[in-house]
Amino acid sequence: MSSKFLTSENELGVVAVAFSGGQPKAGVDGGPKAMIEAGLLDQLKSDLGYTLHHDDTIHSYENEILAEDPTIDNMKRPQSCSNVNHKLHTQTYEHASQGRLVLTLGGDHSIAIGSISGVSKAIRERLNKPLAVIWVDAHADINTFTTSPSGNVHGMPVAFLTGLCEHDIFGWLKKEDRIPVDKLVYIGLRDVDSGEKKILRENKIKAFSMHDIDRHGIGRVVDMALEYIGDDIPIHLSFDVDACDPAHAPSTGTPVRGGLTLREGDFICEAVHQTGRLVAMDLVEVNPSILAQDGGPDTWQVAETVRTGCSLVRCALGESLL
Ligand code: Z70
Ligand code: MN
Ligand code: MN
Ligand code: MN
Repeated sequence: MSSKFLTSENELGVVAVAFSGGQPKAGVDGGPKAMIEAGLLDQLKSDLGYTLHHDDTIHSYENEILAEDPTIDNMKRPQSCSNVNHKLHTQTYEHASQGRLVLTLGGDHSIAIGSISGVSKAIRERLNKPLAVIWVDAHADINTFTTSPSGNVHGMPVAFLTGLCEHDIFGWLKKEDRIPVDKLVYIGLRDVDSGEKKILRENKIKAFSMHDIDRHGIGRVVDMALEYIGDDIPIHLSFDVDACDPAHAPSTGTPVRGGLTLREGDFICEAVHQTGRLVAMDLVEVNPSILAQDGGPDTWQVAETVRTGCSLVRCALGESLL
């Protein structure tokens, strides 16, 4: 089974979002270019047989980072993050409305506010169904602007997307385009702020941490995640490359030891592909400017991270099917 029922056959919309404003480290806007230059889109076309809908441009959103964008209610660069996400929302909406599978390459994880809400709107209009989200990450990214210890918007997208917090600055994000809290599942968590833990508990949000993966194995965890979502529900896979262990993805803003092996990451993507219900994927937080952590050789670390990102995308799009 592949994504043939909820999306048109092999039609892929690609959105490359060079944006770093949701967090403080320079260079994460270089993620899409690095993955595309490594051959990702050519592989999706030639090896996996997708028809790509992409303008062959990696749009830089760095110039959308306003010179004057003061912190509001503890959110850093709020207007820049909102503007970029609103544009992105329109783009993923247009692709998904046409029945295309949507691939969004980031960029920091704040861009999930736009990518997921755009897909959610299209899925509701086209199929009259809610959108499930599988959020694969070391972090929960569910801080509200009140609980966030950093003020970085890439730590808040899930709170806005679920409506656990609202703010006028994201006023374009309509209630009906949100995702239901009971169709959200996390995999890979290991660095969750105390305020976020409280939010997860109080809202009974389904989360599989690295501890759960150690206990049950990745196969069982993915089965449980998919069972929880239920049949017939379209899935948006939002994959932060820092879910993977720094051995495989060192060039990312916030590496956390004890993460997914390359195979565990690829397995999640393969299993989601096999459901035939994947309608969109984000691959975010590849930062080719982050070099030489732990004194390792620079170019190897960047290349390894890019290779991991490309592998995850190919697996989600069906590479491993025999
Ligand atoms: C922290 C915060 C985060 C990614 C760091 C970190 C969030 N919970 N996400 N790196 N990808 O600032 O809210
Ligand atoms: Mn583009
Ligand atoms: Mn993240
Ligand atoms: Mn993360």
